[in-house]
Amino acid sequence: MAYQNIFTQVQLRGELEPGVPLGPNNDPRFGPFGTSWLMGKLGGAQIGPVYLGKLGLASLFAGFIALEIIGFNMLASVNWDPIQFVRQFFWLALEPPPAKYGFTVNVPLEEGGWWIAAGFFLTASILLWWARTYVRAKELGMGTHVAWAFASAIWLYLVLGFIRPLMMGSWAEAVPFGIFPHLDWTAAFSIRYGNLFYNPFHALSIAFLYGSTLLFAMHGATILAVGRYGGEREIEQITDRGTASERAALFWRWTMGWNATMESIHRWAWWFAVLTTLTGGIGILLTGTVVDNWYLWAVQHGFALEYPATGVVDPATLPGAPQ
Ligand code: 07D
Ligand code: 07D
Repeated sequence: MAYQNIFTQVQLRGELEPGVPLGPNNDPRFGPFGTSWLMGKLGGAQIGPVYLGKLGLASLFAGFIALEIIGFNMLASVNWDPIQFVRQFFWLALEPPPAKYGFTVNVPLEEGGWWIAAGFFLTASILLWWARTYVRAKELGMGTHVAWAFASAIWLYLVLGFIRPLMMGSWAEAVPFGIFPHLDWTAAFSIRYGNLFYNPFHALSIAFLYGSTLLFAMHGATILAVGRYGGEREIEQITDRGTASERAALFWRWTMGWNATMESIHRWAWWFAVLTTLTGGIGILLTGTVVDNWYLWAVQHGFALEYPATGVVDPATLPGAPQ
């Protein structure tokens, strides 16, 4: 068989493959719809079947409601002018309620009530999608690794928009909806709490994020490099001598003295990705609840040096400053 890759791959066209059957009352499956030459260049050529199901349908419905609430509020903020909506889209926002409302749900719609509603439906949508990844994996007899990795991202999302605002007693702590507004929130959050760089959990999160890209690059490159020996095929490669797998392992032993295994590299990848948002969520949850100024905290714990005296006094150190 000739060596094939993304550029030379032969795309077979035969009968469409609907996949393994499920129980008689448990199979709201659409498609398969056909094949796509372009998609075949990037991955599998067959489109579908898509399993919709109750969870999928409910998730899409809730997500649609959230998007509508956000979109119409943004449209209202530019006086229902569709041109301005498009021109200013990146800067438009739906803000959470101001601090005077605390963490209550009795908020007028136009003062943040819509934000709470949108957040509710977005969260419902995300949690329903999570349940879908769990149930679909079970149905296929798989492990639930995807669902638990997704749960780690959801943890950070919930900390940012719900758990931390709850602990701080105010919706105003939460993130606004909007492209640049959510970046402004991120920058302001860092400044408000004394520079997030001095939060060790932010540092951990960054190390795992950077580590994820490094591992992804190493793993992707290694498998591509032994593609000519069938390295991306899974059955015959693991134990045979002289195989793609053995060469890949030897390459890393030669260059750095040690190699991951075909199995362990995927555990490395999973943990790095999962720990990015897991440590991140811990770092955000501690901010403003346990630690009010990460720079001062870091100086106190020998994690950062004090700036040389400039005569400028940090207002946070003055008596009467909020702690
Ligand atoms: C490539 C998979 C596809 C997913 C995409 C995202 C939406 C939102 C909705 C206008 C890697 C789809 C986006 C559906 C549109 C409305 C109402 C995933 C891929 C393409 N951010 N963030 C982005 C979210 C937070 C930060 C981009 C979401 C925190 C910085 C996109 C959340 C903080 C930068 C986006 C969230 C933060 C971004 C690209 C939720 C701290 C950028 C995302 C639910 C973690 C980058 C203009 C991407 C950018 C960017 C979405 C949370 C910081 C709009 C959904 C509050 C510094 N964020 N973000 O590719 O270009 O992800 O911003 O928590 O520089 Mg963000
Ligand atoms: C947001 C998880 C939730 C997402 C979910 C997805 C949909 C869309 C649509 C499919 C991303 C839902 C999806 C609804 C579906 C379609 C189409 C994951 C999310 C559930 N930082 N920083 C991080 C760096 C600074 C700040 C993490 C670097 C400054 C804040 C990461 C730098 C200030 C927060 C990271 C830097 C600041 C973070 C995010 C450099 C701003 C967070 C990890 C080099 C001036 C977040 C502990 C992630 C966090 C976070 C990197 C600088 C602020 C490692 C590299 C000092 C407030 N920062 N940062 O995966 O966890 O997010 O902090 O300067 O909240 Mg930071």
